[in-house]
Amino acid sequence: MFEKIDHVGIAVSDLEAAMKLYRDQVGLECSGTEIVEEQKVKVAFFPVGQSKVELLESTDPDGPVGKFIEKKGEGIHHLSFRVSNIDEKIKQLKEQGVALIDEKPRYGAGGARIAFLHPKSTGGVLIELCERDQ
Ligand code: CMX
Repeated sequence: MFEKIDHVGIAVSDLEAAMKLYRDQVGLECSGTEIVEEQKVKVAFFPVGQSKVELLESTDPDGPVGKFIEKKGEGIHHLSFRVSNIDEKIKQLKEQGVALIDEKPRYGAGGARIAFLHPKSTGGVLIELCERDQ
């Protein structure tokens, strides 16, 4: 089941500068940062109500966020839906013919289990499924 928007991922080229902007000008509070080796990103989370903004800086120009910024520049990178059972949701979407990037969940920031759907089959929007305890 889909539960809520877990977060909106925003690709940035300078995490420190973007964190300063979101903290000092936008007025949000950072709840933590993490390097996610598997995704080649350094992230910072800013809770907004029940959801979060996730700022993503690439740690490698060949990583997904590095390539995205190279091609499209900074901006909204993905939309993450919180699901209660990611294995079941992946199975359902596969049966419905949605193109999956990940057929099995991978590690995501904060210990989440995540999987991406391919933007080619979701109207040009990169969608992440995210299962986590809280
Ligand atoms: N949103 C929408 N479209 C995107 C996109 C994004 N974030 N990233 C790439 N695309 C588009 C490209 O523009 C391209 O479109 P066109 O063919 O029309 O030009 C198409 O997807 C395929 O792109 P590509 O260059 O052939 O493939 P890439 O090597 O750039 O890979 C993708 C694209 C989505 C498969 C890859 O980025 C991926 O596997 N992403 C999932 C993992 C990820 O994004 N991790 C970072 C976040 C981690 C986290 O949140 O912790």
